[in-house]
Amino acid sequence: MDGVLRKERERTLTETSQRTFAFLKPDTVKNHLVGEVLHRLEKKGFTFKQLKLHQITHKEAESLYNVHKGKPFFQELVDHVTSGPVVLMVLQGPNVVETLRKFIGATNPLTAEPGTIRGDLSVSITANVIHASDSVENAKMESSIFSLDTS
Ligand code: FUP
Repeated sequence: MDGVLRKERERTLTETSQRTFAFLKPDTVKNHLVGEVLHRLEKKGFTFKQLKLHQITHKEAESLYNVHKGKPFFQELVDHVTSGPVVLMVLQGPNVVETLRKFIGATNPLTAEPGTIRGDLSVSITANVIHASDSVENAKMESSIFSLDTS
């Protein structure tokens, strides 16, 4: 690749590179699936910028899922994500917010496509392996709850 082409490629990659926030839920830790999921994320080509085992508090969970407050599944969701350690992460890659959401699959593992993380590794809508932010703004806000940074 000549110098001009290489510079153009580097520029494009830099421009589209993003960071996002995700965490592996307590079911993933309990079911010994952390290695499997991290391996899939690595094979896909995402880069781990931060990775941390953490026990989510009730306050953090309520803040994280504030948009779902009042919905019938809210308490079960808070109870689940606070039921044991999770693995917090900041991931980087081209278009990583959208790409990661596709890679993890639909919220309900029963309808998530086979080949996706949720489609392959779960049958529960609450204990559905992984959370990933759905926008750059939410990644910034959600990561800040855990003193992480996606900027
Ligand atoms: P997602 O962004 O795919 O994690 O999905 P949502 O933001 O819609 O939902 C947040 C979490 O609420 C999901 F991880 C699962 C949980 N949930 C339920 O437990 N029951 C429902 O009916 C819908 C969502």
